[in-house]
Amino acid sequence: MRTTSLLGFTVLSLAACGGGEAGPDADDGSVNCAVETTADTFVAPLDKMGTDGKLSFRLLSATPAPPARYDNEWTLQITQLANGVAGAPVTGATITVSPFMPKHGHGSPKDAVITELSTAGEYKLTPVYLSMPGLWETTINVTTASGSDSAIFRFCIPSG
Ligand SMILES: [Cu+2]
Repeated sequence: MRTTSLLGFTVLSLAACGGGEAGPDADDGSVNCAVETTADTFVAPLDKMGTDGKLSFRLLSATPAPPARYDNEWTLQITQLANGVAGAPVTGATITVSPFMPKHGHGSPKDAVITELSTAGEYKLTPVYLSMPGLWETTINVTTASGSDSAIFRFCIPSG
């Protein structure tokens, strides 16, 4: 009896952790990205208008492509936005990257390092660390001398 319940507990914990990743994880371990209707379809470039309509966010490239579990390197281009039209590149911006799993209520255990590239308006974000399979909403917040704006990139990471 005792052995049976111990075994049952072990199996349950493994399943609940989706393969042993840290974090408050209620996943059953399998992710079907085909049913994640809120995810973006990855293409490069991928354009997003800032939620305040002040800046344009263009994901120029992602390595790997499409985004995958663990380390990702993204190149982002930030430009001014006026009446829905992208304009001058934004240099010297302060950028924060916040990956979040809405289904599990947790973020990423690693912070992305932001490097401004020599081409005006381009920034390298690495690692955008997506620690487990499932839907990730990565909020990118950009602060410039004239204000701030943000955009959310949503990618589903398949299991396995
Ligand atoms: Cu999670």
